[in-house]
Amino acid sequence: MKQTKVIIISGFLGAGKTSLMVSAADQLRAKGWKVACITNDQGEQLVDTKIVYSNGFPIQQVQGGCFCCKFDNLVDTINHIVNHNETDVIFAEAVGSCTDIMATVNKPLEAFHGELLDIQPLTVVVDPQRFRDIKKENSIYTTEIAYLFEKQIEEAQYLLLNKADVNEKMEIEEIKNQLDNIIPFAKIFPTSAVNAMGVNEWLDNIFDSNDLNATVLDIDYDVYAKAEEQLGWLNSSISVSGLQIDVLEFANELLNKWLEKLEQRGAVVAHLKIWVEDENRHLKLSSVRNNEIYPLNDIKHGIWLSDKVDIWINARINIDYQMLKIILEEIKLEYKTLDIIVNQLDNFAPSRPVPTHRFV
Ligand SMILES: Nc1nc2c(ncn2[C@@H]2O[C@H](COP(=O)(O)OP(=O)(O)OP(=O)(O)O)[C@@H](O)[C@H]2O)c(=O)[nH]1
Ligand SMILES: [Mg+2]
Repeated sequence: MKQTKVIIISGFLGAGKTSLMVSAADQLRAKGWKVACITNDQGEQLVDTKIVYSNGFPIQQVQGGCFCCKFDNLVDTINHIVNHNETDVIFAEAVGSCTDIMATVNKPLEAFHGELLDIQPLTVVVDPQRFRDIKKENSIYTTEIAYLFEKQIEEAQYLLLNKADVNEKMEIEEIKNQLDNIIPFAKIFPTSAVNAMGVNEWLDNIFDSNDLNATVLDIDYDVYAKAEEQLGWLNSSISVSGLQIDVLEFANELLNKWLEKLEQRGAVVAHLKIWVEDENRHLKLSSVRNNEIYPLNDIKHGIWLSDKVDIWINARINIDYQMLKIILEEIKLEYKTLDIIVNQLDNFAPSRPVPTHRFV
């Protein structure tokens, strides 16, 4: 029986999992492979799903909980894909605040569904700048979040040191050396989702791999749960109407307003992303640090005027989650000439992970 390959991608919020998933899917599609993707979140209205869909890949979502706690949903989702599309590879992106994936997702998938599915080694994505920020003295990250970040790295079989296009080669090498000590059995690849550097090497290597060391974490679920609880979550879809809105300017301003208000409250941004669309165009902007917005090519593509746009906001921030709803309300009030309607709102702190299975 033909097995479908499944690649689970983990790693901290904003590391570049979705971007790499799309880049890898592109590479495989160019070779004639049939690829599908799965996104995952505790909430709904996922910007990641929009991104994958807009790149033309079949996409399914596991919502309302992480893969480990919604294991049966994950299996149903995989079955749905396999039964409805001819599929060679499925990429499944875990929530960026999750860890212990090997014991709770990879191993159970292999044990229960190994006949149909060829579960590939666990890949963890790391943003070098985040690594530096978390490891440095007087880091702005809490010890619990640093613990979660370290645990994610510890269980990597493949580690992608991503965003190599914007990090100095020397710095990448230095972090790679540190990682070699932490995870001596893992294979580490510098990658870039922007120019696809390292992506084919990772894929070729992963498909050739066998008998890799699989680390089941020694993990304190109390600390892990506390880390997740410290992250405020907001997923919202809003409609913005007005006369000839300059969409690019508006989107940029909106994200900046969010960042300013978060900064004022001493919050630490893990990932803030917005998706903007009307019937003709779409755009994604995001920030993975308090003072940084990832410029999007679209910004350069001239004027985009629209009378109505739909916007999805996904915020994962180290702040009391209720504050995120307050910020959304504040921003809404500041736009007096625009009609802003909140269509849907999920606002919470992730609850304690309770995996369906845990294989040791
Ligand atoms: N320069 C550069 N930017 C990147 C790269 N990969 C991702 N990014 C940017 O980093 C930000 C986060 O990327 P995502 O792919 O959304 O990260 P993620 O890990 O899926 O984030 P979550 O789903 O929130 O956990 C986005 O603004 C991307 O455009 C890369 O290789 N180089
Ligand atoms: Mg993502």
